[in-house]
Amino acid sequence: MNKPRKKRVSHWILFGIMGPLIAVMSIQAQQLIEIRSDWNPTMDNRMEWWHDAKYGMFIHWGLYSIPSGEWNGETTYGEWIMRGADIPYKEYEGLANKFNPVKFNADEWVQIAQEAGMKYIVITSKHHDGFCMFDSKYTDYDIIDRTPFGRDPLKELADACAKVGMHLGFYYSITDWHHPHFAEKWHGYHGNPNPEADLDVYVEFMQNQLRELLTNYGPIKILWFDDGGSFMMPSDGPVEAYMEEHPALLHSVETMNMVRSLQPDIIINDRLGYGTTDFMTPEQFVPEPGSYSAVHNFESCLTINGAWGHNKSEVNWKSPKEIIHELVQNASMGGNYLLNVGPMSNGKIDPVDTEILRGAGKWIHRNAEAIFSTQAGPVPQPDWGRITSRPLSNGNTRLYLHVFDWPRGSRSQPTQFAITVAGLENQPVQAYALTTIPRRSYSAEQNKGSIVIKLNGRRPDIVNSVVVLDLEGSIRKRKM
Ligand code: FHN
Repeated sequence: MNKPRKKRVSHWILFGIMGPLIAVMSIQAQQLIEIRSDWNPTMDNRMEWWHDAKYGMFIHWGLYSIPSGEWNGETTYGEWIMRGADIPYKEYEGLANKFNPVKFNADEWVQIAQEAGMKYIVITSKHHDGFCMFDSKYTDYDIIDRTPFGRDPLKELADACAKVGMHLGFYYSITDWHHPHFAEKWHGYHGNPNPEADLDVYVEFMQNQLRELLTNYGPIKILWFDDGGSFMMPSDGPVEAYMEEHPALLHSVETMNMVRSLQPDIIINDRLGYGTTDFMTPEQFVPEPGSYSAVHNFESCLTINGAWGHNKSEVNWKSPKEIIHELVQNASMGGNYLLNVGPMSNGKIDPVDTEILRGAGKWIHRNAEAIFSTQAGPVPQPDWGRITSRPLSNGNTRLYLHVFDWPRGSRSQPTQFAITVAGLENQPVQAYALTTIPRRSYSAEQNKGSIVIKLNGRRPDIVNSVVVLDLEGSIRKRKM
């Protein structure tokens, strides 16, 4: 389905961490510095809602949803099926004639996201196959001109999000296997390769479409570029030269300038092709504590099962518990979690996805205080779970101790155990279970630079028990 992850992950690590550093040396970087003079992703107020939101719905929906992973008896494809199954260009285009998602209901999708506890939605406006899920006047290869559906789902989704205050973002693939001026050499594949392809012509097309997406659909909060970094590495020459050439190739800086001029508050990810702008996008994994959060904002994007686009043969779904833990792990490092669903070609989100999201949503809504608008935990993550935190208006600090494994006691031996928050000199003020009614308090004491919390009784939650620990004043780390 996708390129070997090792190569792709190495690209992102290169761009995400090395990109800005290397790019700084290039003339192109002068422009980057100009743009970035107002850029301080950890503090920039454009990022405030995003940091508070923590949890979003990623949606991969397009022509690939029709075969739903299956082609000529093979059932392991996803959104890359055009390339993976080597479907002839005209045959793949022909799928558009069958795309008629009459059961699509944008309000229903937004409601599913809300019940899940999600605060924003990022939907594919155009994936690598080049088919536009919106009305574009720069191509007729779009949902209005080529399908019996004849409606603009992105417009309907934008309206549904606006009604309830759900933030909306667009995913846009720089790679385009359909456009005659996106060259095969840049992705190693094109459905109808053109030896005369002129990338500048394609970039102009891309910029025109971005104008459409950022002008015709109201406030767009996130622009989620993809595959800007997948351009082939040069066969020779230093990475610095590649990094200099690469942003110029994509006119990345002028594109970012244009995007920000159209929607000044928009947040842009790291996949425009030269490294991190507002946030990094570790994919299909939750970063190790300390690996990303210290450098940049990050959002882990992961699938709810084994595929981005709908695959009717999929069986590897995540459980609500896994989703809750992935959310908490990201939040404990100050990161966001973008969880993907791939709706069916009839316009419905798969009922299995909905059920799982709803299941995780029950815990998320019940423990919302420990997730939304929180900050990373103040110390390296303990082995008993994860920590999120927030400053309190009285000057104290509140920690949320997410205890993943709460020992099961018995009638004869009721549960009694202690957990430690190491490395803090603060005095504890109080400790209690976040969700039990009546409130269940626990003892907590400062012990030579560690805070020991004595827990007892039944676990407050079967998946993740949150203990509130209030500390006097702001965080004071133990001097090593
Ligand atoms: O190739 C795409 C893939 O289909 C999917 O859209 C993911 C989502 O982040 N992005 C690329 C792989 O990194």
